[in-house]
Amino acid sequence: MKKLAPLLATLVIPTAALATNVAVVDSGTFFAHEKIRDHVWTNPGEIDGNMVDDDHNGKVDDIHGWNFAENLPKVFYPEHISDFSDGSVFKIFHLLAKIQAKKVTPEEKEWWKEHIQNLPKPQKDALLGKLNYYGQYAHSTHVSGIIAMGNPAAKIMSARIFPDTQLPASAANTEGLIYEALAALSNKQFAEVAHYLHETKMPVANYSVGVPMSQIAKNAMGIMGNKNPTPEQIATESKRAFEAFERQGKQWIASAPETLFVIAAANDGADNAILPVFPANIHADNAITVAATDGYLSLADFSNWDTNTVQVAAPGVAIVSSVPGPTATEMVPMSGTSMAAPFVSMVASSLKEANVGLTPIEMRSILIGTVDKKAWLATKVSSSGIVNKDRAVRAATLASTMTLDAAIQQARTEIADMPEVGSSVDFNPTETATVEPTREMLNWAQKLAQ
Ligand SMILES: [Ca+2]
Ligand SMILES: [Ca+2]
Repeated sequence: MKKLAPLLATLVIPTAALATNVAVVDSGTFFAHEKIRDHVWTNPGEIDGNMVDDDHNGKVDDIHGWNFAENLPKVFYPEHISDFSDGSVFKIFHLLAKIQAKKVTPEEKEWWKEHIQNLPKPQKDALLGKLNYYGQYAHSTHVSGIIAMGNPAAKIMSARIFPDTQLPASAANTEGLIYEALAALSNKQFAEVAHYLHETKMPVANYSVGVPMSQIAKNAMGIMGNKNPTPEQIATESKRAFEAFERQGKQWIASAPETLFVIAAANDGADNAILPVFPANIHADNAITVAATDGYLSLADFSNWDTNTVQVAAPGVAIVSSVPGPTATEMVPMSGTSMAAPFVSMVASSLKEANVGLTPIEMRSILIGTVDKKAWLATKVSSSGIVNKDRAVRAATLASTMTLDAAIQQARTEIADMPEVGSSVDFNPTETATVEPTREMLNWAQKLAQ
């Protein structure tokens, strides 16, 4: 009987290990991390490191994705990890997450005051610069970890769209760098990414990135001499700016019809109907936009919303996931719609695993049709609900033997809503909220996770 064991194992594994590919369009994923290393998409037509474009797609050695910002196969720069090896960044991220989850202790509040809030301005600026920089550096790895940990069959492709930058001297510099990088995200580059998604037949692509049109509008009005525009002027100009982006955005999303685009709603705590965000505000049959919730209790303070262009919500407060670090095992909590979108990408990839025949439009219908409906989301997202993984996967399975509508209805009767609890994080569960975070602390925390 002993001899049969390995054979049984090989018989069992293939049925459970159907790979589902997800593209993470972001700042470049650290594939060596222990939570991600077994979840790396590999281009089947490419031989690594031979300096030859084996699959003739115009990209030499695009083995695990592509760096679209610099036109290189290298999607991640591990040489910068040593800038963060002292661990201070990780400690501060943990504290920021506790602040956002409203689980910070009086002692921690004191520590924050002493070590951060009361720092002289140049040192505070330098520290915030480092944190902002790390937030961007780690972003794609954090997003990828959410997908890899949530769906054991997921394989991640990294499409890097931000260029490599040096550690900046101050927070103001990082903001400048981030906006420069966002402004450089031309539709041409987005179109190249979409072409690659189509070529590689990616069923799901995660976009935890966005350009707030209000920023572009304010810059444009500033150049035109209007340094203090009214909110109405900003809204009007933002909509005008969005129209130009929208035409091209619809084109590149339509150019990858086999891909479901999962897009973060953005983190301004604002209504996207008034101040549009790109690409979150693009309407397409194969795109879905995601707001963030604090667990299953409320819309996150920072989350954008819009019952027209934001379809679903997902947990996005204090989400613990993988980040680059010296031991390739570091985990850090981050908050943002950037963390809510990959939850939905993870569920979408699980739908594909349950029923490989589903189209992006069908996946989108299932995600929307199987949400946990919440009264407090009725004026925030079009489905009024939070994506429910088990119910969505059940509907995907049922859809192979019945109509999509019937499958969704049956899954709704079979699978209960998730328990109504707040952000479930690993922090000491006996600690309760005794200190209200200041607005300034929240602003920093939000910026870090954008
Ligand atoms: Ca190639
Ligand atoms: Ca090659």
